[in-house]
Amino acid sequence: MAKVYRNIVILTGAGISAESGLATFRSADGLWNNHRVEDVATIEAFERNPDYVHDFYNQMRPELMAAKPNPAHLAITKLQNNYCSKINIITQNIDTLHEKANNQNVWHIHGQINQIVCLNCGHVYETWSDVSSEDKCPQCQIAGMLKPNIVFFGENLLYMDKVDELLPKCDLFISVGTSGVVYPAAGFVQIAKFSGADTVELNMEQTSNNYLFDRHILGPAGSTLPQLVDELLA
Ligand code: BJW
Repeated sequence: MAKVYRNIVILTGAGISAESGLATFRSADGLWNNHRVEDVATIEAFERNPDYVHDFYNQMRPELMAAKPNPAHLAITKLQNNYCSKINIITQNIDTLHEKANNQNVWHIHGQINQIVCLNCGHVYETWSDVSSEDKCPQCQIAGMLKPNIVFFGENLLYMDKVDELLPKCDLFISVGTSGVVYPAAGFVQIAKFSGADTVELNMEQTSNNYLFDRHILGPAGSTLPQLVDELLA
């Protein structure tokens, strides 16, 4: 009989959305949507040229709005609907495919493409429309302070209080489609493992965090995650 887990944490990265047609960050050519990630996803780049960064995310928003969840996201829905345990999803992804698949308890630690934050008053609001450096905050009415609510290099992550609560008590940690090179998310497996969790990695290839996982399942998440879910539900 399969082991029964009480607190499952699933960490997801760009690889879970690859089969929905979305680009991962560290592809063979080193580019991400034809840009170096450092040119658009650092707080310095945003401060230097906010409209360049706004334009980049304005162009990306319609693609992410149209994207559809794939069998990997739907496998999580199946697990959450049928498994007798708390299941939390810590996602590094800014797309909303977990929500579209009706996944519950989703924590966007790197932010969301459809949210804007005002750097003046902290107000966060949702939109799928374009944003520019001239727009006013709907709350404080100050112009020029809006930023995509996306965590750039050098910025603190979101929901870290929740992460700090979840990792020490999780008994199964599943990592799906992340290269494990961006911190602090790359270190989450270590915290879970030291707290006694079983650790499983699903990826297309071996990662540098490989040694921290008890089990590796190589292949596309759209096939491997549904299989793992069926195993857990057996
Ligand atoms: C498939 C698949 C399929 C493909 N099926 N698999 C400790 C040590 C060293 C450095 C640091 C450290 N702590 C902090 C840092 C600095 C920095 C950092 O980590 N730098 C490293 C690069 C060295 N981290 C930060 O700055 C973070 N902030 C922070 O720590 O705050 C505190 C602090 C502040 C100031 C100083 C010091 C500390 C913030 C990190 C923000 C990350 N932001 C980005 C961009 C967001 C914008 C956007 O999304 O548009 O988030 S970077 C980018 O990488 C994005 C991703 O969420 C993130 C992770 O990428 P991910 O998801 O792993 O994607 P890939 O492409 O790398 O991998 C995809 C994987 O999928 C591959 O393995 C494929 O094989 C696989 N795959 N198809 C299964 N079908």
